Amino acid sequence: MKLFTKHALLAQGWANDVLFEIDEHGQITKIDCDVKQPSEAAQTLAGPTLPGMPNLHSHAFQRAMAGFAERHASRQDSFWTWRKLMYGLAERITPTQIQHIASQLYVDMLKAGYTAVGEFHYLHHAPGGKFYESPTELSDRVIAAAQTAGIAITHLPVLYAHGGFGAQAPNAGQRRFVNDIDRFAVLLEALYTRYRDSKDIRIGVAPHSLRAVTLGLVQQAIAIVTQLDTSAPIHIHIAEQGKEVEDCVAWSKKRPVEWLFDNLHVDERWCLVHATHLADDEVQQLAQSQAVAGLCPTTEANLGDGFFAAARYFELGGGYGIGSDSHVCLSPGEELRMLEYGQRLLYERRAILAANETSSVGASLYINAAKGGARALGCNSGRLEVGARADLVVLDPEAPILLGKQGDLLLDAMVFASSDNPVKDVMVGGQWRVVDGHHQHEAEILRNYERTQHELWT
Ligand code: NGQ
Ligand code: ZN
Repeated sequence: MKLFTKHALLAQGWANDVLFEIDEHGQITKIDCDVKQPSEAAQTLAGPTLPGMPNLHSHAFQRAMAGFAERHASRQDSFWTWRKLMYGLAERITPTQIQHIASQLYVDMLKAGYTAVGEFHYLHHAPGGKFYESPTELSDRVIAAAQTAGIAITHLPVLYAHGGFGAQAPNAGQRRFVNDIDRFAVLLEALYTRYRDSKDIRIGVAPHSLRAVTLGLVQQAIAIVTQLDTSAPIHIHIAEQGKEVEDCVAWSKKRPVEWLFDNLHVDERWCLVHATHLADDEVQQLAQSQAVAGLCPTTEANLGDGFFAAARYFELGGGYGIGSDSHVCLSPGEELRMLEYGQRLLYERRAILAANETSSVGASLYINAAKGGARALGCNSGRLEVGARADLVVLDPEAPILLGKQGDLLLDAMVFASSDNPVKDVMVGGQWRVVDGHHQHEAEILRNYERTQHELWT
């Protein structure tokens, strides 16, 4: 397949009159620039072309409760009172409902310009904690949703064993999440057997958080997954809430990131989600590692988590990507804007997260988040170059906010100047998934989602 576009953001920067060649596996095999006369066989794209954005952190089922937790649930509302409400949903949701919610979510992600998702999946069992006949029942549902939508997925089955630091017993709300290591091994092996050769599916592993596992369990989980795939991604919730940091210190005399680096070999396979509460030496340690910081700015704002030390971390060259986590927002531009605005409000300055003196904030954030997100998901995407998967986003040339702009200004406009979705067409692995703002299966997926929402909330 050949695609021609007047303007594209390539790995080396913006280029004009670009011709892409994409093979039958969905990989970019050739890129020519300044092509004055594209061959007739080339499809001409409607507008400026970007690499698709990986969404590195998702709990798909939580999309169903977005907007249902914005009033007082207690006298002192917090992350922990929100979590109670979330557990209320997690306790009752069915496999079919999960699949319908995830399908709608993934279609909406694609329409917003996300081309891959890291699904941090911890709902494993039936309500009450009873095992399904198949250990992959719920994993299969979210993976099926990703395949129906056509988004690339890195499925991250979660190891969840404890209710707090020091191997505390899990609470009743966590019964659907809990596995021992043998059962977890069975789950991982079944997932690899089933999906290891599937296109645009990867399997990784996710110890939920330091409060939900022990060192021994994390080591065993990593050993099991590494035997199946030596480069399998490893994700963890690391330091989202102040209370979590206090509890970690009380238990180990170390802060979470400090503890992690002291006890495990944290390399490029790792993604530290919600690295919110870090002391400066932890910021340095993370930045100097090859791990990716998984930032979820709108969810972290929504849950009252705190500010990630982005200015300092970015100055040190740390890798990062974005995730929509609880899905109160499905817009890469809005995530990136929230990230920069948080820092502006904190420091009373502007243009804080630009990569260097000459680059723009929008472009710096988009390019680095795409690159870091792809690394975290273990996918060969996040940039347009030969050898990469053809995950691309075509912007609407008629979006008012983009008119008269070229190059980095397009990304600044997208991030800072509008909440309208500027995405027109989206390709994942060489397949068009969104065409002129529409998805092939959107009507049916929406009907199923509507029914599901009625079942859950009325
Ligand atoms: C989660 N969500 O796993 O869905 C968590 C809440 C927890 C976020 N951390 C549960 N945003 O951390 O215990
Ligand atoms: Zn999460």
